[in-house]
Amino acid sequence: MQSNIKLNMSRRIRRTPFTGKVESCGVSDFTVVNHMLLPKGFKNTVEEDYWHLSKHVQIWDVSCQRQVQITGPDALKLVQLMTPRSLNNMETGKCFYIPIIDENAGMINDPVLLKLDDDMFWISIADSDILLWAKGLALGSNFDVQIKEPDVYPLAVQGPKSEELMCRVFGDEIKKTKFFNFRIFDFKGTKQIVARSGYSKENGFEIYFKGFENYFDSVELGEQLWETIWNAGEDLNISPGCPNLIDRIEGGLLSYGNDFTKENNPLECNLDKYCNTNEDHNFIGKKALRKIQSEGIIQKMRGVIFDGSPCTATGKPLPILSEKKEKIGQIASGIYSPRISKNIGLSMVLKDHWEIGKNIIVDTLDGKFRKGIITTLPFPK
Ligand code: THG
Repeated sequence: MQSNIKLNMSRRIRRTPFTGKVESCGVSDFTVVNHMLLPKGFKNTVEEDYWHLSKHVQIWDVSCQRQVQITGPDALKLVQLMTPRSLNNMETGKCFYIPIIDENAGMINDPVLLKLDDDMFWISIADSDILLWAKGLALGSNFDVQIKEPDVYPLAVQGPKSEELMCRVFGDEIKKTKFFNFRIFDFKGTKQIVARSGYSKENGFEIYFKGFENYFDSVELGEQLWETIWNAGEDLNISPGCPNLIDRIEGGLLSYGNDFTKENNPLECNLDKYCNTNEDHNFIGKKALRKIQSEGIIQKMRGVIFDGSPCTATGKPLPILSEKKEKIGQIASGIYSPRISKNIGLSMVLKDHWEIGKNIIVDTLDGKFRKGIITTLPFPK
């Protein structure tokens, strides 16, 4: 049952410089991430948006991807302490996807890290309060750093026509920006960081829109940026959008708090390649992570394809059972894929059952048990 109960807005649920634009585009729902509004849908269905994203270009208000800015002589030391991924060879202008783990090797975030300078980083966070963790670590370690949330509001431009659109707005230099790199571009006399990245499997960019301390000034320039992109994209069939659940599941892009939590380690989340425990850098959770690496993991994130009438986006996790009806996992993110013509989902699956091609059963919580199969991430093309 979908309820019609409204969420009461308050200052703790922060608006972004683009919220007004998103509302005038006919947003239908929001969620809250990092205490900030994230649009969840517009007039079209998730399926219509999925096809549109795969053919055209969309503009997404992902301001809730908040930045934790770390500056000062010990900035690199602090960031390295937070992640098993080695930052030794990270150059200025690069973006790194990094697991952040606690002392038990439990995942506490999976942000994108940007190196702005040798002594300046942005951690572009998923939904948990990394600013407090970083401040605690800095105080406890007596590091010489400043930590703050800057007035930065990421705006994503995603889809196959995003490069053409971004060139129209920022010039052909955009083409020189490689995947997971950023460069600085001018917008009305302000300097803006633009990266080739984004929470979709399509080509895309993220503008780390730099606003002002004063929210109303941020809205003024933010709306100009939105309008400039919108007007330049009209003949490219631009539409407002948001991270698309079908695209995200098929691409195997995980969502912190939904698909995994601090009860999970990075190896369970398929982040093995970012766990460099054999290098000499020190980080929190190194001992625990090494122990898990030597003992092996008991579950792993997998794709699941399952039968039955098309599922709408999962509200509650759907239990996964073995053929003997033992619980072996649960789908936190699931929905019907019009491309695969079946329901799809993401789930941690216990070791004896995680083999690709294994038959499983999904309890869709409507009194029915559907046949399913374990598959790879990303999903097969
Ligand atoms: N963009 C920015 N910040 C973010 C997200 C984002 N913060 C929160 C959340 N998303 C973090 N999660 C992810 C997950 C996957 C990716 C990005 C952010 C991603 N991964 C690449 C892939 O799977 O192809 C690999 C990246 C790499 O090779 O290092 O894009 O979306 N600013």
